[in-house]
Amino acid sequence: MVNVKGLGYIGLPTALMLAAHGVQVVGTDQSEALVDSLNKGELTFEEKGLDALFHQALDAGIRFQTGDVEADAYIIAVPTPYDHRTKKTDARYVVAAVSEVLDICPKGAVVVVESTISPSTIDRNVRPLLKEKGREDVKLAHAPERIIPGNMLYELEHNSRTIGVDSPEVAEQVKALYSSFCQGEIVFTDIRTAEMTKVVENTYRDVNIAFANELAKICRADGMDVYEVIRIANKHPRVNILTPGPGVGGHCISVDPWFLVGDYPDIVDVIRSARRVNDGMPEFVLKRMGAIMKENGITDVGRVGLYGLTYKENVDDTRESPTLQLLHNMDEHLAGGRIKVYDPYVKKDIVPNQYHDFGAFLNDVDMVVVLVGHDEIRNGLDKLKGKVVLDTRNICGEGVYKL
Ligand code: SAJ
Repeated sequence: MVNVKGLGYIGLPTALMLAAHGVQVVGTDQSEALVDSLNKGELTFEEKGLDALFHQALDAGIRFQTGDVEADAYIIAVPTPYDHRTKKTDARYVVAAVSEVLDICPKGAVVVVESTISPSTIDRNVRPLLKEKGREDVKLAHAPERIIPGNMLYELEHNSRTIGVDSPEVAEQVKALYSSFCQGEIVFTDIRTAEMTKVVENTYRDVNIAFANELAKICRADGMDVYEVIRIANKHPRVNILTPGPGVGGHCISVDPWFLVGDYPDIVDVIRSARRVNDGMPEFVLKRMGAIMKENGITDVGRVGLYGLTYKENVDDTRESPTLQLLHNMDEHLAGGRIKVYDPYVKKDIVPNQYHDFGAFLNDVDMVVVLVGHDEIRNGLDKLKGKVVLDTRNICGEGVYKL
């Protein structure tokens, strides 16, 4: 029996996947509202294939409740917020979750932390708890996830996984659990290395996106087409430049590198600069918008519309999204409040002047800033005809403004 604790973006798919592969699973979460919706058969977020997997898991007998149960293994998938000011991670929820488990778990249980944590968090914040509570019989593991929103279920099954453990015996126990659904290689290492690799993977991507974004700025300054430059440079066998965009959002890549900045402030340089470049992209887009409005005689920001509120295409997740960062910057410049916003995936009103109908949105604007490349717009480019378009994702072809 496995108790998956924390039923968010990672915990829920993991719990469902385990259950669908024959493992007895209880999913627990402190939010009664979340547990209630799952028990009513309603999913709490959208993801390709999640609905079918949910039904498979329900048929296999998965249970959802607020209270933890006695189990052989616990998977902790609670959030790790970080302090925006100090850039340090806050392991409070992870520590609280492990502490709750220690109060009820049977002797010799395995507690696997999946939440992303900064290197050494288990040594500093979790191990002392075991001693304090006289539960040194409990075994710890760290199994950071690598799945990408938009393709989570495929990646849960096919990505390789890193699992940090203290001994080969624990490795075997954890392997038995994950190999029920994971067809990728399962690589064992020590816990500190596992913690570090996760943060390093996301930091690698952040630094590489920052490079692409900086190139976009350089090319803009000198009137060159960055996409053409990248397309050609990438023909070199050892060059693989990523795609510039309006910024980096999500709760992973835009957050994890700060863990290293917070922990090693005197050493980091490239990593800190990359974060600054990516965090500066919404402001760069704003300046582009201003210049394009001027060029086209658009004086009323109320006639400008932002397409896309999520942090990337075809997901409903808006955490740290470039559009939200851009709106925040507009507010700071006292220029907020009038611009129109539309995203087909965001059903609730989360910002002012938010539209839920593409046609109505287009009727009310003269200029569209494409911030997210959802399939809806990729397949409906003709709808933008007659509008001034700033395409920050390079999906609209010729005849529009680019980054
Ligand atoms: N982006 C660009 N240009 C690119 C690629 C991405 O601007 O060439 C932007 C996206 O639009 C988005 C942000 O970066 O705003 C991040 O998107 P993403 O698709 O690169 O990654 P995430 O945040 O959805 O998921 C990442 C993945 N990590 C890596 O690829 C190293 C995923 O494997 C992790 O599991 C996930 O973080 C996580 O939870 O840590």
